[in-house]
Amino acid sequence: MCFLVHIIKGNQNGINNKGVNLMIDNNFKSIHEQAKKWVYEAGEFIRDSLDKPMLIETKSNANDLVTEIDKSTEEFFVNKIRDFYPSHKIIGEEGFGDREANLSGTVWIIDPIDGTMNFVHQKRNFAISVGIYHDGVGMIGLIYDVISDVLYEARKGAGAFKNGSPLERFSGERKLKESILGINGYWATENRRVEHESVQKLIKAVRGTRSYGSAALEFAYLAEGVMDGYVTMKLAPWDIAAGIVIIEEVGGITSRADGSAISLEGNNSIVSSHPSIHKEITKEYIQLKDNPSI
Ligand code: 2AM
Ligand code: CA
Repeated sequence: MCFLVHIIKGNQNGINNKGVNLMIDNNFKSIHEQAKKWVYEAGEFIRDSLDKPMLIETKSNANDLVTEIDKSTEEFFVNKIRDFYPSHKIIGEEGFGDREANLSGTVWIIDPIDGTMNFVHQKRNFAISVGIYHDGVGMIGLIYDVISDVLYEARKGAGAFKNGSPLERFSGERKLKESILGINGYWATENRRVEHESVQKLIKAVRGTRSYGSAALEFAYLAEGVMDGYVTMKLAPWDIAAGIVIIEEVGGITSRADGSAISLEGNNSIVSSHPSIHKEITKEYIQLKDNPSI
């Protein structure tokens, strides 16, 4: 909360909005640098632990996996954040964050390992995902592909980067029939959230589909332009918080599958894409079931 106090003092001393914006900018720039250091540190810890035997447990169902590495990585972030930024809130998948966190103030939304099934079965294709929001606005997104040692990052208004090189903003027209879409084949089989025939129609309409098993990496590849869209029916806030910020900085659009706005206070369906195919996917293809409860 310390920087908010500064802002209020600044206003009282007659600093104009431009000055306040600059202060916020500088503050998030330094939070970004700090977060990046912790992400690299956590990545090293995860790489070091890969060859050791790991305890694997299941959560909501037999395919919902968690290991002690997921937990200790989240704990690492939580301890650092509580030490350095005691006024910030934390929402983490493994529950080490705040019990009752809303989105007011500065909030870290953390998935210590996104793609745990890949982590367990393949020991690759998983990422650390850290999104930092202020009063509900995405300020910083970090997605770290731990095995490839590739960091995708963005800060609001400052662009998106892959290992320090700027990612190009989406431009020009993209046709659906020439697009590659990230989607899990599960959604083309009968399920309770989406009319699977509408998904089959979409899969037939695009040039090709891919499924990487880590939502964070799907967002990262979309931002990089190696895919043109990403469609899925149920993701938690920590799966998407960083990705949304990065996609925004390359000029992409992210919404729920019916085109409505995302809420980071619960689960969401997702259509994230190049702007020229977003409306077509949400309006002409995806048909959600009446009460998908997402
Ligand atoms: P996780 O590995 O952190 O659990 C896999 O297709 C993607 O969906 C991953 O990003 C995975 O995140 C996420 N995921 C898996 N099960 C989920 C669930 N029950 N609710 C929301 N997201 C889930
Ligand atoms: Ca996870």
